[in-house]
Amino acid sequence: MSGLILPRRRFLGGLAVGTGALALGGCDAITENESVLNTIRKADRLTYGAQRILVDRQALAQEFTMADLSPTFRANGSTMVDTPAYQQHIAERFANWQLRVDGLVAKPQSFSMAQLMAMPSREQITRHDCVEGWSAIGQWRGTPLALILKAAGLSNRTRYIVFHCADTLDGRRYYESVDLVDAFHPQTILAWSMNGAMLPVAHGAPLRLRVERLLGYKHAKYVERIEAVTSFANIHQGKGGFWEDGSDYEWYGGI
Ligand SMILES: Nc1nc2c(c(=O)[nH]1)N[C@H]1C(S)=C(S)[C@@H](COP(=O)(O)O)O[C@H]1N2
Ligand SMILES: [Mo]
Repeated sequence: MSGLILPRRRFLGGLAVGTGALALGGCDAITENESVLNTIRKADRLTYGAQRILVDRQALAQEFTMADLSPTFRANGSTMVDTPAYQQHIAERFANWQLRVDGLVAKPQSFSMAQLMAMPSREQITRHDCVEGWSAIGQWRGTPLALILKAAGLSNRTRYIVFHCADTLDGRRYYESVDLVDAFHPQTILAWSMNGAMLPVAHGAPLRLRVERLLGYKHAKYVERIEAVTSFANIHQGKGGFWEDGSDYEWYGGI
């Protein structure tokens, strides 16, 4: 493990606490907080540049209000999954949909929609930016990816989280991947609700990724399997995502 990545999970955890303490505004509160002190001690060992990058990537995407919701939110790419199995899931209102979590995890497991929806959830109103030149503001609610990954127990060899989708576009399965900074970002959720209703089929029902610091194509729809990997070199064509493989889109896709 590289020096930057090894302390990352603890460092980012501490950072989140640090930001909260700063918001309180009192210096005493900051220096009395053991997590913040630990963060400062660890930060000492990172270069200024590395700290800048980590703090910047952990920052929240702008959140909006209900008054800002786009009157229409375009559905893009696949808007349906053309398999008998998916038609059956629609008929069953996704009661038997399973999210498989496997790869480099201590406890490979599957989650039903009921299980995911019973976990703590996060709601956020954010702007979706597609590289094709359109944006839309929508309200999303879903299960933080961090909770799902923690339940599965990531191996310390994990570098990337891969999202395998149920749909096929131009004869190829859609998939995407993100690194652990984006996977554990507080606004990274597996959304099952949009604009106060169950997630529509066209927008990726029953489960789609919201990874708000990244471009639209990273927000995998119809997610049926999450895989923890060290490298995505051997997955599909090896570039980490559908558009990365087929159209040379950039893997990171930061906004
Ligand atoms: N499974 C899957 N996920 C996908 C796509 C897709 O075709 N299939 N299209 C991507 C692109 S390019 C965009 S802009 C968004 C569109 O999301 P929306 O349909 O909710 O607007 O989904 C992304 N995720
Ligand atoms: Mo897009």
